[in-house]
Parts: sequence; structure tokens; C-alpha cells
Amino acid sequence: MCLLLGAAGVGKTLLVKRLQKLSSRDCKGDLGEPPPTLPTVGTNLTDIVAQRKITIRELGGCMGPIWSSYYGNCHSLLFMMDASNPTQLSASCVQLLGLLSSEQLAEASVLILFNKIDLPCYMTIEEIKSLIRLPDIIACAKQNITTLEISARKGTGLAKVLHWLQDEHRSSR
Ligand SMILES: Nc1nc2c(ncn2[C@@H]2O[C@H](COP(=O)(O)OP(=O)(O)O)[C@@H](O)[C@H]2O)c(=O)[nH]1
Ligand SMILES: [Mg+2]
Repeated sequence: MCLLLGAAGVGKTLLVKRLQKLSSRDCKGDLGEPPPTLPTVGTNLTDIVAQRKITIRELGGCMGPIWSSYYGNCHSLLFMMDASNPTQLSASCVQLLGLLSSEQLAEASVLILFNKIDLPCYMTIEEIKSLIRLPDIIACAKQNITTLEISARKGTGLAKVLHWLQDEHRSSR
């Protein structure tokens, strides 16, 4: 099980739809137009077949208070932030610190995704790093943390997300 967490509207649903398309046989590198998404009510489960079946559970930002009830069998964690929204970044950072300090997630591998880099006003990873002091966060965390800049809309970086998932779930429990 892979958990996908992040504030509302950062692009989680679009990401899973894109990953599903990307991993399906009929996608020959062409993602096409981004499919419409509706705000997720509660939680959303999606299976992706990338060599083996990986189930991604999206949990909406407003479910933050009960995120921890899903930590139990979480092997990997995707944490998504909106790189075009500096005000939301700091709030997301607080949520991220909470996740990283959770005992139940101590063994999980973490991929932090900075989405929406297709927007003209997005912050680069360097800017975000200094804003939320990312190097300190990574140095203090028990987990293995990777970061990626992506655009779920344009498809930028999504192949790397899929590879990360494949790697993490290769010898999965
Ligand atoms: N410009 C841009 N918009 C995006 C991107 N990813 C998602 N969106 C849009 O952001 C909105 C919220 O997306 P959604 O996947 O429902 O967010 P969720 O609440 O995190 O599940 C939708 O209108 C998406 O089309 C992206 O990479 N770039
Ligand atoms: Mg959603």
C-alpha cells in the first residue's frame, strides 16, 4: 500500500489518473489531455500495475486529523505540495513534519512531490528548499526521502514517479 497525502487541490487525483494511464498498456508515451478531476470526498483507492500491483490510497487534505488511522500497512508515502502556492507550502510543511515524526511511518520510504511546475509562477526546488528548510527536514528524518518536481498536467516527471514506486515496491512486504 502506498499512501498519497497532501492539501486539497494540489493535484493528487490527477496524479493517480496519470500514473494509471502511464502504466497501462495502451499508453505509448502519449498522455493526452488531462482528465477532469472532482474534489475527492473521503478517500480514493487506485491500483497501478507497475511490474506488480501497487495500491495507492489518496487521502484528502481535509482528512488530515485522521490520516494516522491509515498509516498501519503503509509501505511508501507520496507527499504532494503545490509549488505554485507559497502560502500553502508552509502549512503543508507542518503536516509533513507530523508525518515524518510518526512512529508508524518510521519504516516507510517517502517521495515529496512538488507539483504544478507548468504554471508560470511556480517556485523552483531551490526556492522551496530554503523556504521550508528542506535539507534540515531530510537530515533529521528517520525515513529515506526523495524529492521530485512534477507536473501532473503536462506529464513532466511522472515516469520518474512510476520508477520510484516500482523500486520501492519491488521487494515489498
Ligand atoms: N496547472 C496545473 N494544474 C494541475 C496540476 N495538477 C493538478 N492540477 C489541477 O488542480 C486541480 C485539483 O486537482 P486534483 O487532482 O483534484 O487535486 P487533489 O485535491 O489533490 O486531488 C484540478 O483542476 C487539476 O486539473 C498541474 O501539474 N498543473
Ligand atoms: Mg483528490
